[in-house]
Amino acid sequence: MASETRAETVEDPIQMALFDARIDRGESIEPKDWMPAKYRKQLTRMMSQHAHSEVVGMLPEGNWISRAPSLRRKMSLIAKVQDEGGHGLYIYCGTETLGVDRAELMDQYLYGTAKYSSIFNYPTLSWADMGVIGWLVDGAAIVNQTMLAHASYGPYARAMVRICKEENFHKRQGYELCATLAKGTPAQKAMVQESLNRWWWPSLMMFGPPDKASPNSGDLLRWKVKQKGNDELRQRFVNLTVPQAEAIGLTLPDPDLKKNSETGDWEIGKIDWDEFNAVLAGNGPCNRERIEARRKAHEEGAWVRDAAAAFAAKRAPAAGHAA
Ligand code: FAQ
Repeated sequence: MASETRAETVEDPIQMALFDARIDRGESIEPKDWMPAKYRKQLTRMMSQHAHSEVVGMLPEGNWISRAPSLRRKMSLIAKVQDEGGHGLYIYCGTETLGVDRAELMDQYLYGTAKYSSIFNYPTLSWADMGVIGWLVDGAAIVNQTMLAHASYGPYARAMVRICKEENFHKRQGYELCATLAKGTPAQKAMVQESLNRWWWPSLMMFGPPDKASPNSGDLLRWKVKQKGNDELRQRFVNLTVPQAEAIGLTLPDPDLKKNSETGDWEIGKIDWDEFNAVLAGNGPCNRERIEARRKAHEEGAWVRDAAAAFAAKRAPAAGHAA
């Protein structure tokens, strides 16, 4: 990977000091600005993994489009899944401003070791999952991405502003779906409670490992890509979600959940980090299925990329002539 070669670079100390000063002043770093190779590499890693997550994230919900129980629900779900694909495209474009080729990113994702969010390796087993994903998964994404909308790298921060607006719609439709099921028949209430039980802990894992086990947080916080650590954002999400569950009469599946009267935080039980590590190592319930589906889509879409490239090549001389 080209950016890995660049990472070997020993930085000019003057350039480095000027860059750090810009970060300290809260300035936005733009694509043509000087930046340390390690900053570029960290951003490429994080942004491309984020883009892969948005795209693979279309699969669990896409699975239910043909089974939505009403036209209104089907329309919302189609729009949501389509939005997630769009988010992937914005973020891939943002990543390309760092000088990396999208085909290279795809290669690392589909045939290499690039990661994508652990949450999308879990199956969608009931219709209630469409509500719970919107509520919890998009809810967690909003907490994380509202912070990233202030990231020091301009193209990433700007992409997050629009994405967060759309994720807000996703979260609301998901929560409304859960509220409807929770006040429905006993079978509907049981279905949404069962779904919440399955998704709660994986949603907490979306924020990444604890700060003390997060090798990338040091660089990312220093360079103000991340403004907050993994644990603080996870706690913020828990504090927001506990009252939301109570409001619709659902119970979070954590017998140790309790409010700390001094800090006001809702303290949670132990997260199963062995499960998280197993998912990251490719052994979650759906890792193989998800990557196979993405490879198939990519390979079957080769003709579209070829046609678009041929069309662009055909237009290029004509455009040059006109100019
Ligand atoms: N899953 O040192 P850290 C969405 C990896 S979008 C998989 O703490 P960092 C919208 C991490 O990459 C969801 N891998 O890493 C939607 C690193 O591995 P590496 C995606 C994870 O970067 C909704 C290693 O562990 N959002 O949901 C995870 O400082 C519904 C060590 O971790 C983003 O990507 C994980 N959960 O912090 C779509 C947001 N956590 O690369 C469809 C942008 C950690 O060194 C439907 N990303 N790892 O080999 C971030 O904010 C950060 O990258 C974190 C991780 C917080 C995810």
